[in-house]
Amino acid sequence: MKLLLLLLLSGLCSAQYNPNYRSGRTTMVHLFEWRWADIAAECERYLAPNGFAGVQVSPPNENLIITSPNRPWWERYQPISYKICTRSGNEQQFRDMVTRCNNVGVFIYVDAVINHMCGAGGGSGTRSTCGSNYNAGSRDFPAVPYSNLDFNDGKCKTASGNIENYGDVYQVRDCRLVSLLDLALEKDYVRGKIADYLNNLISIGVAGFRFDASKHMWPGDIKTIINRLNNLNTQWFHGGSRPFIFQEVIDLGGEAISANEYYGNGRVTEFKYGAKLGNVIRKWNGERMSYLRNWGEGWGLMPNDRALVFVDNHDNQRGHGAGGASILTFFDARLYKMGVGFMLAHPYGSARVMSSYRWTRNFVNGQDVNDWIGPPINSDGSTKSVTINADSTCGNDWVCEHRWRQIKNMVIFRNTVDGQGLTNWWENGGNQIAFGRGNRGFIIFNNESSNMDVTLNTGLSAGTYCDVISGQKEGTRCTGTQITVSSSGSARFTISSSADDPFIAIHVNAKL
Ligand code: QV4
Ligand code: CA
Repeated sequence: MKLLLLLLLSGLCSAQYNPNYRSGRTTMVHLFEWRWADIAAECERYLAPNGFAGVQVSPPNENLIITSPNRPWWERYQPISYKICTRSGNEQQFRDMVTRCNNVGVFIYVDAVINHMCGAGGGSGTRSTCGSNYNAGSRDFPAVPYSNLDFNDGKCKTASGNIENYGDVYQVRDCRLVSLLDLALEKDYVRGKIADYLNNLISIGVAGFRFDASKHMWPGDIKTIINRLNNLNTQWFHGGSRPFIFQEVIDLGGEAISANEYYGNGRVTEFKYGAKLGNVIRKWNGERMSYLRNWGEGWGLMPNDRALVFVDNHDNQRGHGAGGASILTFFDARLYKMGVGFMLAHPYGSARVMSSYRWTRNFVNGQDVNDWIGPPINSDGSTKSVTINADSTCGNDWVCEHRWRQIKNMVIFRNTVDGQGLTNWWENGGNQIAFGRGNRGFIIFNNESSNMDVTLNTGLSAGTYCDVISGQKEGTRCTGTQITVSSSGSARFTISSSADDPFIAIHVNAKL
């Protein structure tokens, strides 16, 4: 009885840190700007069969329509109401997606924009994705409803009403982020409206939330909102399951607000991860892969059980929020695959894979002036659907990094080695490294300009394994390089510095 109580309590305490994934699955993918109908199809035809655990979806609530520039992706971060009604689809389509994805064990995580409504200069009228009336000037959002009493205008002390100094925690939390109307989250009424919105999503079947702009909300306010959330829908989740929470806090160090203030509420986005890993893979600042030996907390990253990790996100892949030059993206495909491969092989953190659309970059004075470009659209402004080519890549300018063989196979690798520690670390002192995950999998990188030929202890049982980077196991054959592990567990690896992908990964589910 005592033990049961203890288990129950520890379960409750750790609950919001747990993504609620189906067992054997480990990784979510952000299907940035995808339509609900396309996500539903992707869950059934691709994500479930390939072991993806979940999908982060773009904000589902009604937003301001912005036509100058023409329908930027970031209009979705300017809420008008909590009606489920955007370019991704309406409420019925959202419900259909959640049901179909949940039914195949791929869970949905909603990007919740709850710190603010639209920009102060958003005007008035019905130029919103569901046609709801609003007046940004008078702070009137009747479709929620919010009025001028529900914003922080009185509390913010800067002359402009906007955040002017990130060194002042009061400004960062009580003033407007780039003029976005800042909600008074200490008000019970406002908390109630937000909780109602999130509980509606929970009742539809979502499994958790990304809290957008969490740095701009007081951790205590977030906590009270989390406490008002219902347990997950028991049609798909065990009774008592709590929504998974991950808070967007950009903490690269040196700011007044740090990520650790948010650990009590849930996980936190670890932005140092992609910034530092990008430097290592690019070999900038004297970094080398050998230094990854103590990657994770040893590098000053947040505790493993608090970290939500990613190589790039929808902001920093285009120079927004913490977008430094070191961030690896699909534009640097060869390095990117190594970065994502490393992330998925390494045990640290809860991993998220990015899935993007293509746009043409145009750098003016080092700034991409096309950083606003929204998803591929039809002439009426509606989002184009994701078409699938014969070779399983995506059409209509959707990049679909999650369908790249190397990335998809590393998601399967992560699932296969789940629960195993990091073992058999090897390095050459430079940019050649290798490590295993117990007796389940092994990965080796050659990020040098010279060829590699080494024999290493893998920890795997004897046999022939199929490299899941250069190819994969299909039925009984291997379409890529074969690796022979001896009875002592050692294997010879040769990787040319000019290989398409200079890394090899093998695991027990790709044994021939
Ligand atoms: C501009 C000026 C303001 C000015 C205002 C006057 O910059 O100084 O006061 O006009 O009208 C868009 C425009 C931005 C504009 C603003 C208001 O880009 O130039 O202000 O709208 O009209 C996304 C984009 C933003 C975009 C915003 C709202 O990145 O460019 O702003 O959506 O449409 C910090 C935060 C972090 C944040 C990151 C980007 O700590 O929380 O910046 N990241 C999240 C999301 C991000 C989103 C928001 C937060 C806001 O991941 O995508 O911003 O919801 O680091
Ligand atoms: Ca705020």
